[in-house]
Amino acid sequence: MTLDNILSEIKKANNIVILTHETPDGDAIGSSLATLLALKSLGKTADVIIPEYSRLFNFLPGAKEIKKETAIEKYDLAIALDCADVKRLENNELFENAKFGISIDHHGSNTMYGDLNYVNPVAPACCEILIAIFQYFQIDITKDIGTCLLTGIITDTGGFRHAGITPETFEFTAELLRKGVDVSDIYKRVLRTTTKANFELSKRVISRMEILEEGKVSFTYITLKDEEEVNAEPRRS
Ligand SMILES: [Mn+2]
Repeated sequence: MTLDNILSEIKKANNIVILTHETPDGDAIGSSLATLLALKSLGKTADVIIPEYSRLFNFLPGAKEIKKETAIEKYDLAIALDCADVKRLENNELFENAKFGISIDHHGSNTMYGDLNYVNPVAPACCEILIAIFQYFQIDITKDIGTCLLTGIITDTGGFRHAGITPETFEFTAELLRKGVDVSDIYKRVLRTTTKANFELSKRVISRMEILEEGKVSFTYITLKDEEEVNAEPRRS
């Protein structure tokens, strides 16, 4: 089965690179770091290449190991996480050049660009797919790995609000609480914290809002110039 093949590719590889989509969000970064930590527990190491991301995610275990670039041109194995299309993959030449490429994702639009693809469009976050994979590989989901995984789940579900949440999402969250993962701290950091630049942008958005048709329609706008003026970080998609 695909997961057995993925594990044998991981075991075979002498060097591994972990990649994710551009303008990475909590699921992208959480998936990448959870995979890094999981690979370490298998006695492997990997390079996580993310050129730019919001500093909101610096609290994540393993974040200090994120690299902006790499000198290696051809990895034995590239793992792409949370990315539906190779064109949206940051540093996608590393994926194309790698001897073997694996895509693990939860977007129904995934183009199956890997040599192996493990895509589950029903999962609310890539991190939720990783839980099943790590369990299959008999990797101990530590507090650190759990913190990364839960960050992805919380951000992609808008804090357990969006459709697609499964009973397993809550069962897994309960299990992580027992392991000491600070769910409320993650929630606060990734959903209730904003940067000064984003706060400035929100002020502009609200001040320009117009309400028409007796409250049935409202609109507002923001420009690239606004983003530059407030020195905004890369957008979180
Ligand atoms: Mn995602």
